[in-house]
Amino acid sequence: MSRALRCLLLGVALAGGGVIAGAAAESDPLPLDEPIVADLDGDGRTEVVRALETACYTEEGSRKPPCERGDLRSFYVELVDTCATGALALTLSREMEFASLAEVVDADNDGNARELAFELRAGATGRGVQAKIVRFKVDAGGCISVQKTLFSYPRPETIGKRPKGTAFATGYLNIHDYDKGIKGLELRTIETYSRPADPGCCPSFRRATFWRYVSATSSYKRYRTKLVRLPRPRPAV
Ligand SMILES: [Ca+2]
Ligand SMILES: [Ca+2]
Ligand SMILES: [Ca+2]
Repeated sequence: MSRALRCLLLGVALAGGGVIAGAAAESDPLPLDEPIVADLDGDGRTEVVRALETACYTEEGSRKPPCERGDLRSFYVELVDTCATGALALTLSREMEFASLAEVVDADNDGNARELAFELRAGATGRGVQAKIVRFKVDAGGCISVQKTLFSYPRPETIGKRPKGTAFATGYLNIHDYDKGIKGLELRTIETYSRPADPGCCPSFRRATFWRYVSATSSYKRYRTKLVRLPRPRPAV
């Protein structure tokens, strides 16, 4: 079951145009399979971003971590800093099951790639989603702390207007230089909306939205969005 689910989740990530496109082989590493080591607060010392595993799920059932490569697992995203007062661990996410994006980027366009972007998924079909872009600072005690969450998804202010009679189904976040005419990286969110009668495979609408960083407010502003109606699946014969 774990293999099938991992493949399914890979498919979900690919459907969202995730950064692992082209890396669909089961043996390929996924985001947060290995910790990320980077200086996120700019103090000259590195911190570690890792998946803090809470349970592993195999064909025989669940067991305690550490999980083996290929196991389905549940985890939090944790940031560990070995600072002056000892090791500090910050929890940056909810408990989720799969990372489809985790990278250190220059999200605030200041010339330093020190922001953490991640997208996590959960649920049997990978529809549960939590994505963030986080900027850090050094606190008074010399340890890392969150300076600001620059983008959080899905939130009322980051999901698009739902077509009448539909509910938000799921969404995906990517960060990339989508628009060469805008300095730095942009965000793209893709989300789908379902009517109550839609089969699980096939939502009725899809929206793509692009976001640019605005330094004056240290936040992202929506600059383009497009909603399309998706074709109905053909009934089986
Ligand atoms: Ca540091
Ligand atoms: Ca930066
Ligand atoms: Ca750009």
